[in-house]
Amino acid sequence: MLIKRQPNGIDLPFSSEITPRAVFESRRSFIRQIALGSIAGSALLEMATREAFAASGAQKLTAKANSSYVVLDKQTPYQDATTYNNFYEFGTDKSSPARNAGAMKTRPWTVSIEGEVKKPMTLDIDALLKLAPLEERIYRLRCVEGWSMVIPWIGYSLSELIKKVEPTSNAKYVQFVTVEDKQTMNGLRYPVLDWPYTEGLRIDEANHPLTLLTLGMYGEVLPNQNGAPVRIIVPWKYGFKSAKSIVKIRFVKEQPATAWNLAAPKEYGFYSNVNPQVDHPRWSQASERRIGEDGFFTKKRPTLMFNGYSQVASLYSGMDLRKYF
Ligand SMILES: Nc1nc2c(c(=O)[nH]1)N[C@H]1C(S)=C(S)[C@@H](COP(=O)(O)O)O[C@H]1N2
Ligand SMILES: [Mo]
Repeated sequence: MLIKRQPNGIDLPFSSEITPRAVFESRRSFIRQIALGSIAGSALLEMATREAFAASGAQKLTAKANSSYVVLDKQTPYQDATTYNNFYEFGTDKSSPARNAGAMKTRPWTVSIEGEVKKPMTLDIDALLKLAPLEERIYRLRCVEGWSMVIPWIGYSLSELIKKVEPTSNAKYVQFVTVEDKQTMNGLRYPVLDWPYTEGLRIDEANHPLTLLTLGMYGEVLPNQNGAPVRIIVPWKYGFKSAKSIVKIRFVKEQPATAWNLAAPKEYGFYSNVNPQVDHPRWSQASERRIGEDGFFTKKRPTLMFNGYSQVASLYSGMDLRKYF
């Protein structure tokens, strides 16, 4: 996302500061090979991705396709979905997460569920993997910056988890708090956002069956740069609502603070539903570019209301979506 407070003039750390030794050593040998000209430059990014995958111990995840949640658009190539990312904790360039996120340790990992619930609990990733049957769902994800992807995610409706913790009648909103690991996340040094990255939904949005507690993509566990080991995908909202690498889910009475809304409240509203009729103050939201498919010179494709997920419209009946952007 375009940021106002650019971390200008500050050098990023050397990768050796933030990378486990084995990964660093193997990278050094790659670099030596590149210097010798034995590896083509175009293969570089692909290797960075595989390296990140190896470090996270990528494992296959089997899931049954849920045909009610499959868009017919062409799927984004895996290579694009895992090398063009927003994950500011690892740097603000699209290529930074693929390069840097491999250092993040995703096991052991727990998610604590707290606040206005009758049964607060702390679940580890194995418990989350077993909580409900895993489904594959092919969703569009539209970034507020004007690009989109089509990704086969693996997970189950967040409502399955919400049922288990039994929210009280005071639970009007849900806040997602993500990991803040100073050891591996070099981006945390820069005050681009108020860390940790937080997001939130109204309880009925969180309970909508489309809202996916996400543990994998493309038949495997999530790559680190895509938000391992667990994230949320809210496909009718701009991509920044889909918080990565979640460690805490809080049920609260009042609308919670969210990172992008705190950073620029006039630009990023709490709701942030995809809406081609409501422009960002600095650019139009009427159209988008599909990553891996549309070139920079291709005519952009029209953006759809609620990103095409018209089944959520009833959540907002009677609301002025220009005011509640
Ligand atoms: N923790 C965290 N979650 C995040 C972000 C981030 O910077 N940090 N970026 C968001 C934005 S702006 C987008 S568009 C999506 C991108 O998800 P992807 O890289 O898997 O396509 O992640 C969202 N989740
Ligand atoms: Mo985004």
